[in-house]
Amino acid sequence: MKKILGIILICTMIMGLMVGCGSTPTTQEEPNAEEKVVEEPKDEKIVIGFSQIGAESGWRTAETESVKKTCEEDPMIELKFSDAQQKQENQIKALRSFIAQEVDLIALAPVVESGWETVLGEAKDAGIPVILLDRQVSVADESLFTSFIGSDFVLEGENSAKYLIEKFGADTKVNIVELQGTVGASVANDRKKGFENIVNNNDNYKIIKSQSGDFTRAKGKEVMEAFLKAEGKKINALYAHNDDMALGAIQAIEEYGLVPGEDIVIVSIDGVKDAFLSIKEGKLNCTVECNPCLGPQLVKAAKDLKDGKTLPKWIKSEEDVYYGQKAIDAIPSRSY
Ligand code: GZL
Repeated sequence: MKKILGIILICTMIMGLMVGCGSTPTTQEEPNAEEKVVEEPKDEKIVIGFSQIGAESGWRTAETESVKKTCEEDPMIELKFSDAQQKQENQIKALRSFIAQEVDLIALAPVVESGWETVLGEAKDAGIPVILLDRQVSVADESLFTSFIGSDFVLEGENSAKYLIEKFGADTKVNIVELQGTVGASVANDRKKGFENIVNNNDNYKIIKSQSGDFTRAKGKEVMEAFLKAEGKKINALYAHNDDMALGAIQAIEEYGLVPGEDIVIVSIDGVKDAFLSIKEGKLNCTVECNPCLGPQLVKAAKDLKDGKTLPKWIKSEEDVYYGQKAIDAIPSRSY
């Protein structure tokens, strides 16, 4: 009997030792070769850090939507987004954060054109390419950015002036008030330059007042109220650097007791849906298109860079000019 008990005890002890190893090894066992987990290949996603200006206009919101939607729908892309609330210092902070996170590409919509050399130099030293979206920077060394994706703002200003001359005729005396975009923004500087390229060649056309409305409806209304107070019925035409300021000015014109689109002919730039609806109402006369749907071009540029392709320094958006029946007919197909 004792022998049997002893054998049972020894067997129990041997089994206990065997189970203990299998389940909870006291030391970290090296898995043998075939058990090793093969490291998943690192995600090949392209990480884009996008510093956006803010949400000052319908155009800006449409651009943000285009970039976010295009990136969300592309499994190859990861987007890191930063809204600068219209402040350059916030954009510079965002770029430094993207550099620290070692993103593959920086997209920057620069609120103003100066003051970028240092941070763009830091991106270049970190080997991170920078693509400018919808506004340019003024830097001595153009190697600080890879490409600019955006419109020809000088042409947009020229087309705005050409519309007014077509509307009034070259021999009519026309007093113009101008609502400029954000002070220091390349787009505002170039839209002013383009408009003056045309009107300065005709003595009948005079810009009698010009001031920034900062691309917003509220400020556009406020500045137009001041123009009306100062010049009243002397004003024949309004040139606004974007539709949002023109739509704000239309409210001021109506509250002043004049008829927008008739007493004061209005031309603006962007081509947002509300501008087309205002043309249909007969209040806005013309909108010069400026395409905000830059998401697809940005993602294509990011992939081309990853594939080692060289990008053109300027990836230009194609645009049109809308007024009258052509604008009304286009409304159903407008995407922003
Ligand atoms: C144009 C863009 C301008 C739009 C405005 O590329 O920078 O900024 O015309 C927007 O509506 O605020």
